[in-house]
Amino acid sequence: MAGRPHFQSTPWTNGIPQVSSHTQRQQPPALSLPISSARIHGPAMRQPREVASFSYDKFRNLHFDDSSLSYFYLLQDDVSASGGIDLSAGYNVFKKRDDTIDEHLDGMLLSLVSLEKNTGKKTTGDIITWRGIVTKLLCLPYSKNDGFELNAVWFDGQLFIEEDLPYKLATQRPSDQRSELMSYWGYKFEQIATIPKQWNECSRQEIESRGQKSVSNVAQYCSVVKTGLGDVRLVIAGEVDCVWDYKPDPKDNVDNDPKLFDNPLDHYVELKTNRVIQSDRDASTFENKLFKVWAQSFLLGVPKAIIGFRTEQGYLQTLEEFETQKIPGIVKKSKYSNPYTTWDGVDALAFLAACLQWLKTTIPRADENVVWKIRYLPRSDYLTASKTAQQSFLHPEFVKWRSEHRMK
Ligand code: 0WD
Ligand code: CA
Repeated sequence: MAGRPHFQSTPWTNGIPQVSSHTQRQQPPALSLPISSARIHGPAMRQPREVASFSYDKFRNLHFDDSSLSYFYLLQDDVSASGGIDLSAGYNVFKKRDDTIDEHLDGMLLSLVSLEKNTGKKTTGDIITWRGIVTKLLCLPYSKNDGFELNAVWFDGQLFIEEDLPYKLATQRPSDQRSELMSYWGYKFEQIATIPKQWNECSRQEIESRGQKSVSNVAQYCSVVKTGLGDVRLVIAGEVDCVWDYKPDPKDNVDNDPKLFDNPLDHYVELKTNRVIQSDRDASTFENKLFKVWAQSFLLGVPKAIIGFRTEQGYLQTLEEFETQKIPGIVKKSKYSNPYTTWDGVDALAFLAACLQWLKTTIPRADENVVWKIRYLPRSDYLTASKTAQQSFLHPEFVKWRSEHRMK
């Protein structure tokens, strides 16, 4: 039925492998969402709006400011002149963040505490989560090979969702040397394509020597954005790689005239690397990636992605700019698209709207502080929800702040 979500309550036995632990079997039947049919067609979209931003420094300390924001600075001429920039340079001194440390939603929740202390207002929204999690859900109808588990908990009238890190670590493919190196190329590209301040505030030396410094993925800049789809209002935080030119100062935006409003999100850029395209197969792989770039950027309202194309050996060759809003059209029309995965942005959003609505209505609001598990098993057609006995994953400082100031 067009315009209505197709929800089903299905017991575990409905084609979904049973979880064999004793406690799980005593749970009431899990609820499930059929991915191939759950849709809310033409859901209303809210324009994303930044409400806060925060930075992790190179020691992973959190700051409620833009100190880790980077500025795009790389010319095609610089890339071509050198005959290709070696993205493997400095790989032996890469400072990689320990991604076995579970940070839950901490950075985001602490930034909300800081924001709410300043404004005296609760940040409204139905679901609060990382952008990366919503990207996963948005792409799910077209990307069913990888399983995941999410933890979800209602608190103070809002549903908080995190990725279950132990599950992720236990199920991720063992990383080989080549994929480690390829992921380094992505971080190296971010380093050589950006500078830490606007170019007129950087010395020539700072600009020219940036490629010689060691690369680290510890520091990050994140934007916290309010957005929404259908009846579900979202608060999502995600990493932003850099700004194209500058980030408007909120003080310059006091006018509140929408026509004069200089939206920070309009200045953001997503950076990615991809292999130079030489075959139909390369083109098809790239388009799969481009769809995910669209999903990720669209959710946060990031208007532009810059792709650095590199050789098989990791030499950067060319830069190409993509407007986020044009990506679904490019991918849909392409003759290279894999016939089994004809990516469709409109359909993906119809699924996401149904999925968010399902999460909001299926997990009982009255279950405050009860952690629910949202599961997706590889290649299955269902997302399932079931109760757990896990402790809440919300940062104690956030819980204390909200408990003391139960705000409307
Ligand atoms: O499982 C976890 N604990 C996750 C943590 C899953 C997803 C995100 N995060 C953390 C990130 O470290 C970050 O602090 O949440 C924050 C916001 O992330 P996001 O923007 O929601 O994440 P996503 O959209 O999945 O990824 C954006 C970027 C990636 O760049 P590319 O170009 O590949 O999209 O965030 C970075 C990564 O550079 N990133 C990470 N960097 C280091 N370690 C990680 C990680 N575990 N996850 C994402
Ligand atoms: Ca990136």
